[in-house]
Amino acid sequence: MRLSRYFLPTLKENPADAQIVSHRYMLRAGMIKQQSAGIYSWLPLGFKVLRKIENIVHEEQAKAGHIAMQMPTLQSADLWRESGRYDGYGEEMLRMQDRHGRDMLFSPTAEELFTDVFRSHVTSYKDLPLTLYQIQWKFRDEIRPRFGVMRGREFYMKDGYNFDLTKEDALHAYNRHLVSYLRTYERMGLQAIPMRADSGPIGGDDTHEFLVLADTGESEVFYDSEITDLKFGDREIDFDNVDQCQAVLEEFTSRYARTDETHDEAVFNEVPEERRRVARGIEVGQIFYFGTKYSDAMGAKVQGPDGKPVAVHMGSHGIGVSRLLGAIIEASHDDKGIIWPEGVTPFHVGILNMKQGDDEADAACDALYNSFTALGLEPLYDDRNERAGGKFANMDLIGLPWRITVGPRGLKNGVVELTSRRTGESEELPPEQAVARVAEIYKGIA
Ligand code: 5CA
Repeated sequence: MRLSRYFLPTLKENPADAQIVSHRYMLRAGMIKQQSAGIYSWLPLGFKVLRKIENIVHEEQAKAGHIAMQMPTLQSADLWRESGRYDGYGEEMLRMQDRHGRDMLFSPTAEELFTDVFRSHVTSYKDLPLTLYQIQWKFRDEIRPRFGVMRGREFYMKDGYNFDLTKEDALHAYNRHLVSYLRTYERMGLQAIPMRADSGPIGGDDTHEFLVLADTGESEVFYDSEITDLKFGDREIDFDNVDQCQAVLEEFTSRYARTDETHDEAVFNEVPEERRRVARGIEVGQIFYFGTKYSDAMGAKVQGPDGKPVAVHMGSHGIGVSRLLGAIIEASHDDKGIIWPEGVTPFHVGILNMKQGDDEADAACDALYNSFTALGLEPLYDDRNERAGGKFANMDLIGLPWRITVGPRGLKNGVVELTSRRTGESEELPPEQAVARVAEIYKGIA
């Protein structure tokens, strides 16, 4: 993409109403625009990152054997009356009526819809296990929407639902989600720690939240510092292997790590004092096992091996897709702007022309641009007639992890400059080598 043809409405000044750094940078980098409290337009740059995050979620869900589909955002209240949640859900639910006076609502979550699809089409235990999921907009009329996309009213969520014959099978689905989520977050450059949590209006006893540690997080968390040494890395997992998934769950959840809702001071005090940490975290996902709560209420039964109907065991599993943009920026930025991890960056590399209009510099930039495009990488070429200082500040703000600076002086010696946004370190290289270096960095990522 050539910046002169893109739509990147950046702001020079810090927006007054943005209290945390991710909100400020998302507004300044032209990623989002607020339309009303907690409701945002996704401008091209923000939309691009949202799509990248979404793609990672889809890829990792597919590896775990989960099946994507799409539910409507507007639902009939009747389903929620069946589950018994219509009255209990309270003011967070946006309710409305259609022209016939029928009660409708904007989905805040979708246990009822998925249970309804399941009961309509699945009749035998032979069709289990089954995990269906969607990535879809949700609406919760939060009393205090704030921090930009972190606590929105309209937000984008991956929500998945497992249907299993037995409790053991459903707990395997729970473990499988935990493993798959660890991989998902690591691909986005995040460490998200599973912590024992409270299930709230979703229900059930078994639940873990995934938290990214950050001072601006809304949750208070308590954990054993050993947990931050754990990395999932690139280990091979067979998601059908019950023991393997169970072993990963045990590895990642056996140390003390809880949100304030489930915190137990006495148990925490058994952790050696030098390892006890009290911090803040951003909840980027949550997994639940709630047994037959919805299948009992809504009659989601299958014929079991003995021919008798049995209610299926279920759980639901969410990832805060739009919130993740905020979490990634909170975890990765400096005073000049965002620093995107390679896995989610909106463009792979920035090309900065120091002297637009200079034949040699323009030709060198065009050649770099074409080389990257031919390799399947997306460059963002700042080809505007702007002063170099403004171009540098802009590139730093939008946070592409790699930048190539092209100027007449370097070109005389046959080199361009390759700079890491994270470390600030630069290296002078012939253009072909710079391209090869960037291509190598993205091998297996882009
Ligand atoms: N049905 C279950 C699992 S699919 C569910 O709704 N879980 S949840 O309530 O925990 O939401 C899943 C994730 O959505 C949360 O972990 C959080 O990352 C994100 N989320 C929840 N509320 C908001 C909000 N107001 N703004 C942005 N993200 C949110």
